[in-house]
Amino acid sequence: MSGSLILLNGFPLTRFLARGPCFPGWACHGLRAAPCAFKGLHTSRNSCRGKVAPVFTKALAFGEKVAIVDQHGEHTYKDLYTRSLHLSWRICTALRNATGDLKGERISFLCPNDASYVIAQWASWMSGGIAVPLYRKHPVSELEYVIKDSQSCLLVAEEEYVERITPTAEKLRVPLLSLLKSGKCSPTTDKSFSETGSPISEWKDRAAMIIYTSGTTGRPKGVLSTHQNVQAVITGLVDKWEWTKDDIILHVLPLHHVHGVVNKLLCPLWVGATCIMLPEFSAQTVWEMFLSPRAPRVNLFMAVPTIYALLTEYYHKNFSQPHVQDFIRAVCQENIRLMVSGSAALPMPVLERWKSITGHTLLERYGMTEIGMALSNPLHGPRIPGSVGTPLPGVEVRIATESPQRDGLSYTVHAEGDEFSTKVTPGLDGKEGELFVKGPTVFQEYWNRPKETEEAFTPDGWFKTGDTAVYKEGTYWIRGRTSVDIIKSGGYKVSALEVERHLLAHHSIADVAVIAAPDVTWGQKISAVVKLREGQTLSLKELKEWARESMAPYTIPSELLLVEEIPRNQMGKVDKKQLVKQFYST
Ligand code: MLC
Ligand code: AMP
Repeated sequence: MSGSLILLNGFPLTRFLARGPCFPGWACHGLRAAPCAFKGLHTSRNSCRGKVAPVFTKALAFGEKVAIVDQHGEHTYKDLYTRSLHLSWRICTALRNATGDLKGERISFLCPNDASYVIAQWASWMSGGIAVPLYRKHPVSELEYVIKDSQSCLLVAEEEYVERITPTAEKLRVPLLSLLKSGKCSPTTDKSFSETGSPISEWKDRAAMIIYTSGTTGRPKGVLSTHQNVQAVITGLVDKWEWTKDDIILHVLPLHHVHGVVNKLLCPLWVGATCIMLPEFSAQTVWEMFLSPRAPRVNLFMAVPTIYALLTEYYHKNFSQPHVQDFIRAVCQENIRLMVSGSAALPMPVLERWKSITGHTLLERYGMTEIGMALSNPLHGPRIPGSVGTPLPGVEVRIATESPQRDGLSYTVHAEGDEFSTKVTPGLDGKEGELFVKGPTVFQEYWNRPKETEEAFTPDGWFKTGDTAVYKEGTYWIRGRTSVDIIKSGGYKVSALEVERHLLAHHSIADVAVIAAPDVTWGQKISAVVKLREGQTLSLKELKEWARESMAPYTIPSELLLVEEIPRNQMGKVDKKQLVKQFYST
């Protein structure tokens, strides 16, 4: 059993709600917040009709209940609230902001997967800032890009990362605040801190966070979501998947994407549940956590399909005895109430193997950084393998195709639906098209990119996802990306063009085309078809080592195919579908 697991054990499940103190001057969010903004959703088209308030405003009401368990120990809701409040005071002090409201200034933060992340996020919100999470596995150049592009006015780094990020902070002239490891306490009795007031009472139209995502053009774009957007996603999932304060979720995902941030962290914190955060995914530790007889007993799990494939691989290598397999199935059946898969298509073999190992039919759902979560199979009732279910509360979807007209574009709608029903255009039953989404979960804008924002929507306000979908047999199915230049690998969205841009900087590479190699574990693997400069050689190992300096690990090609020439048409374009067929058709 791993060291981190020992630290995680022995957590008293029976801790109870207690009301914490109110700091003079500060709005006492936990006590003032609407008791349940998601009530009444079942009959509402708009899942955000209740008062909009960030998750931290509920924390004091959950008081002494354990919110986070991480490698440093347990953290109650009250702890997190108090420490976030202190950090928000430090933020405002560092920025010489006497009002306590940064009015949407961006705060970038670099934290491990533990309570420090929550503190940095909540503190950004408490001080009226926009949270911009950075990812610790990104190379410095990528971190610098995000800090610069988001025009962050302040950087918060957990002490482990301070040394690494200091040169960037100095270069960009952005003040840097160091955050203690999540196990260490920060002072909470400072007079000026406790007397600083938070003037923020209206959250609905305030921006909450910027998450970076890759597209088919240019560098990664910052997706700006408001507090209303975030809350609409949370309340939709809480409602449909029946989250309660008794839930205990095991968190293993990165925290710079919505799956890890919203579905696995903010949902439990919204309802007063407990989130056990592993520093990173490890198949061994996940199995130990599932099977450990001691509390806390995980009853919810969510992951990308790759993680289920890796857990399955580990199971087959390590649990071959029939009585162990019976035990695993029985424990998973008894303890776990829901297992969800999303962020990429769930391959049928992964679904089937997981069902035979654990007895659980994975609930597949569909989402995207720009729209939060949109479609979900039901918690109760049949989950249709290969489908992504129907719209979540408040979400409206359309399947449509563009029809060029003399005076511009128009769209032929094949199907249109919401949580309650879907209407199909007669004659277009089962016809594929692009999936469009509308509703309160849809983001506000790409940060500082008005043109890209405008182009991402139809004239009548539908967000164009770039995913091909079809509605049939009463449910929605995702057929893949419209563009070959968007690759989903391990649940990460990767722009082939961005990878090509990086690889072209390699002195041995004359030309490159990045394609997606189908793979049952990774969904797609990133494959680089490369023409070398004359007299040069290059191995995959050398390429990977070189790339580590400047590329996020999950964007580095895992296959290298050397060719004499990359076939291009007269326009200079590569037929990537053809290349995939040439190299990967079975
Ligand atoms: C890693 N490896 C890969 C790879 N990533 N091989 C092929 N393709 C990839 N993409 C290899 C490494 O080279 C290494 O091999 C081995 O796997 C372990 O590498 P690692 O870096 O330690 O990987 P690991 O940490 O285990 O990462 C795997 C993972 C990770 C699945 C945990 O990819 C992950 O966290 N994915 C989740 C992404 C996510 O959260 N997406 C949500 C986006 S939001 P070797 O040979 O060197 O050992 C979104 C919206 C929505 O999509 O709907 O949710
Ligand atoms: P991201 O931009 O990283 O948020 O990734 C969003 C993309 O992931 C979507 O546009 C889809 O292409 C893909 N995706 C998410 N969930 C699913 C799913 N269940 N099935 C297929 N694709 C999915």
